[in-house]
Amino acid sequence: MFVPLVAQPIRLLMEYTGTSYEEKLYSCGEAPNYDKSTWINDKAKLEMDFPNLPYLEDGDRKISQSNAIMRYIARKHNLCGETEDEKVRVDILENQAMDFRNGFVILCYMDYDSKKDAYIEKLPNVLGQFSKFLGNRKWFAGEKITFVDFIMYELLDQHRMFHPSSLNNIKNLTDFLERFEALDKIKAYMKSDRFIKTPVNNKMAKWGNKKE
Ligand SMILES: N[C@@H](CCC(=O)N[C@@H](CS)C(=O)NCC(=O)O)C(=O)O
Repeated sequence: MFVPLVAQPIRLLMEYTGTSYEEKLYSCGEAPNYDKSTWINDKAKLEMDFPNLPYLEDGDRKISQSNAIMRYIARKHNLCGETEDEKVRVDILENQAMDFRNGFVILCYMDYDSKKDAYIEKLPNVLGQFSKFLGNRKWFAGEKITFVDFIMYELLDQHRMFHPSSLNNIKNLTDFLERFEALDKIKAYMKSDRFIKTPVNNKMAKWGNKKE
């Protein structure tokens, strides 16, 4: 349940900022019931306002909602944008990326067989909008990396795995992926045994549910 698609940007941001963390992974049972009791038992006991996965415990502080967790870590390291323009770009992309993520999640978990072709058909336009937004900037907000780059890396990487040709002709996005993977801390993390590339989704998903 605590799967890369939504938790991966948090892991990447923690690694990049040198934040030490201990990861608690919940796994659900096999088909057809996909028993979630390990999480459900904890969920009630966590005493969180909105218990969900992922969540972050930092001392007495408990935070759910992946973007709240991202912002919490990013604020400590000044990775939320500095100028007003950068901050606005971060806010736009944080939300646009969530829309993109939710559409992909619905496809992977619910509508895969009936909607896959239509989703792929629309991808050039969707990715084209992100490409245009990035333009010739180094990172999505501007010259300095921000937390939304970690989110976009993950989403673009998922789409590269889902439909490899989708990014072929979008040079600024493929350059962005390469630039991100070349960051020292990220490179080291990706080589380490802590790195979880797959499965992307939980066991009940129609795509990305297998360890490759
Ligand atoms: N908007 C939430 C979505 C979280 C979410 O959908 N979590 C899924 C796993 S990716 C889950 O299984 N949550 C546990 C639950 O609903 O009890 C976020 O960004 O953190």
